[in-house]
Amino acid sequence: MIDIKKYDKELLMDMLEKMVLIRRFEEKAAQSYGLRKIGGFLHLYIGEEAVAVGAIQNLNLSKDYVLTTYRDHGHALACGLTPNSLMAELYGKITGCSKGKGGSMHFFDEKKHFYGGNGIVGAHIPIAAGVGLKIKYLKEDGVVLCFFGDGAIHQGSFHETLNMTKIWEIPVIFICENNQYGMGTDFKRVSSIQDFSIMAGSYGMYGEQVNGMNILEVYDTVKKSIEKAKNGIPVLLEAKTYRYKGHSASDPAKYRSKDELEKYKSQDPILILKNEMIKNNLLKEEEFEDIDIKCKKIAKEAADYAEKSDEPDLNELYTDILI
Ligand SMILES: Cc1ncc(C[n+]2csc(CCOP(=O)(O)OP(=O)(O)O)c2C)c(N)n1
Repeated sequence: MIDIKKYDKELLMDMLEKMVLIRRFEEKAAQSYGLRKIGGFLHLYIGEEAVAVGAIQNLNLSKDYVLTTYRDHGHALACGLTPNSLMAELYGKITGCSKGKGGSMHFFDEKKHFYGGNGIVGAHIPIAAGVGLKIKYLKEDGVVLCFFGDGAIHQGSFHETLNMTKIWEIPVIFICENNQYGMGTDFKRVSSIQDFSIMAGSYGMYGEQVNGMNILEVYDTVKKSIEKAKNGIPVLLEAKTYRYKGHSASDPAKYRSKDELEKYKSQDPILILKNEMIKNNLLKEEEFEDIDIKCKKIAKEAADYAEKSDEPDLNELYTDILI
């Protein structure tokens, strides 16, 4: 167990609050989706919050970059995109971070160095290497965090990218968020190995498996990995985590047992950090309640903002098109 006393209280409070915000934001989004106020797909990150928050907490987003999959709400919030602009995007409104044209799977913010949100499994992995190559070519000081699911590990683009990243010493940290399931398939049924981090060895990269439910473990491992990546050794991390909800909000997740779900909920990333902080007199139960109330309020206000915002004008169909 990591000694929590070595961290600043401010850092711990910040990470705790970010995880609670993601949880409450997504619960509100799920509610709106149930009321059919949000269309399309909605892939919830509930249960996996420690991975995005713990990893991104290490970044300086004026020079570092983040890319991720369609399960992108947590990463976007951790990068500082506003709950209002994200909820509006879910509602398909013009005030959304992608002008309401991207939806849940395509959050984006150039200024915050959050380059998506990508709906195609594995497609953003080479893009992350491209961003890393830009950093290297321009002799910048940044690093790229590239998040993806266990399903993307089996894509050719993943293997080609790792190979090239090592050859060209591109500063990327690949983070596989192994939430145990692809769309409805246990990853063990489709994966030749169960510890993905060892794949790093095939490409001469550094690899490590980390408990994705423990934010301090994620934080420390990514911090160490950033140093390696900046020194020309790209990194592949596998964060063992679990999604509490179905693949998307409309999936009842009948392919797994209730016992399994309960087992993982007992290792909830928010509870782990909260309990450890309380045990070490770094947090009081009432302080946690205050954080929770604040985050619920922010999520509700974001939904109100999204509801009041306008739909994109029809002319928007012809803008932001790259030919
Ligand atoms: C190239 C491609 N094939 C199939 C799909 C359909 N699809 C969307 S998500 C998904 C499962 C991916 O699972 P995983 O990478 O483990 O991520 P998770 O959803 O569990 O976070 C599939 C097959 C897709 N979007 N893109």
